[in-house]
Amino acid sequence: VVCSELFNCSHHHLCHKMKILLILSALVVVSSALRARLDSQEVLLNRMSARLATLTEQLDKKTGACEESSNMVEKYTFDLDRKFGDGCGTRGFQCGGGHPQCVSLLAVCDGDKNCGNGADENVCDSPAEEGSSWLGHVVYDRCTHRKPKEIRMIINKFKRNPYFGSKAQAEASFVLSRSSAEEESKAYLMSAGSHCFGCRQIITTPPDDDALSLTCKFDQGDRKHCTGNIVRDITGEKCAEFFFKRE
Ligand SMILES: [Ca+2]
Repeated sequence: VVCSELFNCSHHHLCHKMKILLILSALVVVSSALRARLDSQEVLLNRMSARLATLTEQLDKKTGACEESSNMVEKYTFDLDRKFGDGCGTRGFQCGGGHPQCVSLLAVCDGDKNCGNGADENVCDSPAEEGSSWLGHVVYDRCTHRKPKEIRMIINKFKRNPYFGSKAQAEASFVLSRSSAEEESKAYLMSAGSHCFGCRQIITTPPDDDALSLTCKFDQGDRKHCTGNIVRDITGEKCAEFFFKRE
């Protein structure tokens, strides 16, 4: 009835044909709509995979660059050590003398002469004696939150280990002050640490909750000075320096 009304056809057979035509055209419309939709989805998918490919490529480049720069850091560290260091890296001790030789830091002060010239057993007397007091002045400071101008380091304990000669146990207290006049701006901190004979330095553990530790290296060729580095405990990056003089 609806069909007869729509197409104004009275003949039953004609109406049936019209019905089929109508259904077919409707199907064509639906399928082309579906096709169009699928096409647009495909375009979107293609676009997304292209984007993913670009991102992966960028990521690969960045990872590559990262590896490359870490290789370069290693190379520069090696070059620097060769030009300005003692050629033994961070884990070695340079025996010195006419025939340069590297021995492990662990072999320093262990009681056996490992260097041909015996130098590894001649550096076993630390200037950081128990009770000694050291005053450090800021050289630069990029990381401490207290921003002290002075750090006083007092060695409270210095104890040698009879079984492990290359390191001694050291305990230090620090007095941090922004200026020597302002008594109230002082901070007092305590730290445990060690003295590494082969590296000629005191290494303390972070006394505060900022994961910064202080090392003081006796690199001035005397027993009266040490170069104090504030180091980020996790990365080992130096971020402040204080120059210490024995009081
Ligand atoms: Ca030795």
